[in-house]
Amino acid sequence: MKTCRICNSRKLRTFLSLGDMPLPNGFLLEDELKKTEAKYDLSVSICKSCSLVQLNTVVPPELMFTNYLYIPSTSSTMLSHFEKMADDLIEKLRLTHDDLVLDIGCNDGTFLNFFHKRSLPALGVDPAKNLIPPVQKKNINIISDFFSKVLAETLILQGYKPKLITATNVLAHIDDLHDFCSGVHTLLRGSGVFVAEFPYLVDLLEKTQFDTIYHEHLSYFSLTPLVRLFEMHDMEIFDLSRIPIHGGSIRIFVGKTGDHVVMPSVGACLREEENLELNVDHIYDEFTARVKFNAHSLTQCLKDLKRLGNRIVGYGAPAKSSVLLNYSGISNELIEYIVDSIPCKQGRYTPGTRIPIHSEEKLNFDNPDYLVIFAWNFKDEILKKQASFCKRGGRFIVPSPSVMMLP
Ligand code: DWN
Repeated sequence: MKTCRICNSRKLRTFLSLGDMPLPNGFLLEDELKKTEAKYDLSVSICKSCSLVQLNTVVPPELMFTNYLYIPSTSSTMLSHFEKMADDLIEKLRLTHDDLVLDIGCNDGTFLNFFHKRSLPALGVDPAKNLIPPVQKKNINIISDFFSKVLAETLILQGYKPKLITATNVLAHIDDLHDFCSGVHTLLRGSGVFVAEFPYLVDLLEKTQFDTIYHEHLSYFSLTPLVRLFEMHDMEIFDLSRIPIHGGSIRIFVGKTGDHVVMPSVGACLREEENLELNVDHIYDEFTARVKFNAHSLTQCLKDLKRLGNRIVGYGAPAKSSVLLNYSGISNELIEYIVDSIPCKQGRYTPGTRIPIHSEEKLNFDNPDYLVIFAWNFKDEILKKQASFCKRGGRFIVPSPSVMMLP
């Protein structure tokens, strides 16, 4: 990327390079271990004109999203989050059984299903071919494609007029944000609303969540550049809320300019970002210094434990663990294996570091000394689920926001 994907400025300042990395969800099958993995530059810049934080290298989306191993539905935290979000949106937007809900990046239909079960018409859009069956099994219609302005125009011609368009953990994955917003504007006939939810830059910086920086996430949003983006497409953010999911996210409500009263939450968030000076270089240089310190601390901690004869296992193989392991140089010499609840990750190996992944049930027959919780955003759920591990004398290591041991 030589120019900013929102304002097209060439004033991009790189503040962090995590090196050449394999794709974050590029979990390997046994017979792929012999192959050389493709690696891509993973470095991040801030646009000095509009403050958008963005990756310098864009990996073609077809390589990442047409066969997608990640599903949210194995986490009870995610299921509760999506159910409450659906109920909150139905109430806030006074949705009725005639109002179509369109979910962009619907994954396995988990979120849409909560509308479907409440008898609202639901339509999903997702490019992952392997996710078509789980959506159809929920009797939800899916358009197996990337969302675009062309697709939006086709949907309008076919008579679809969604009252609510959602995109949870999608906007950060979009390279052509202008085509995406143009498509949303096309679909927002009447007083429809677009609700997007994604990790928030302020949380990423404050909690040093550098492992969430990976090739699927092309942008790391604060509100300031987003206000400008939607204004460029005759839309406005009229409400928002900060939420704890995924380590700290922000949920924005977008409508056609003038269709909705702009709530005080928007101005308050913009003022807070101004006070935080999110466009000042030292904020990012200090973040980079913390990244290096935290990564080194984790590696040193694991090496010390290993030297003392301890057995260390990983808990959760999220996309972010691919960055943490590869950047920190943590291989299968330190981490014996990782357990993960997503069936299609089990039996595979982590990208770059090639640590074997097993189902969580393996822990019923094995008793390592330490579990490193790579899915730290679900720490509470995991600690509760594995309380027996503690009773057996085991300890947890949580790598974010900084290395800590529990209990
Ligand atoms: O933006 C994205 C986020 C929302 O989801 C996508 N680009 C990719 C994906 O990122 P991630 O893989 O880092 O997401 P999670 O939801 O933090 O991944 C959690 C991982 O931990 C999953 O592989 C499932 C696993 N897990 C587990 O093994 N046992 C999770 C829980 C709660 C558990 O109890």
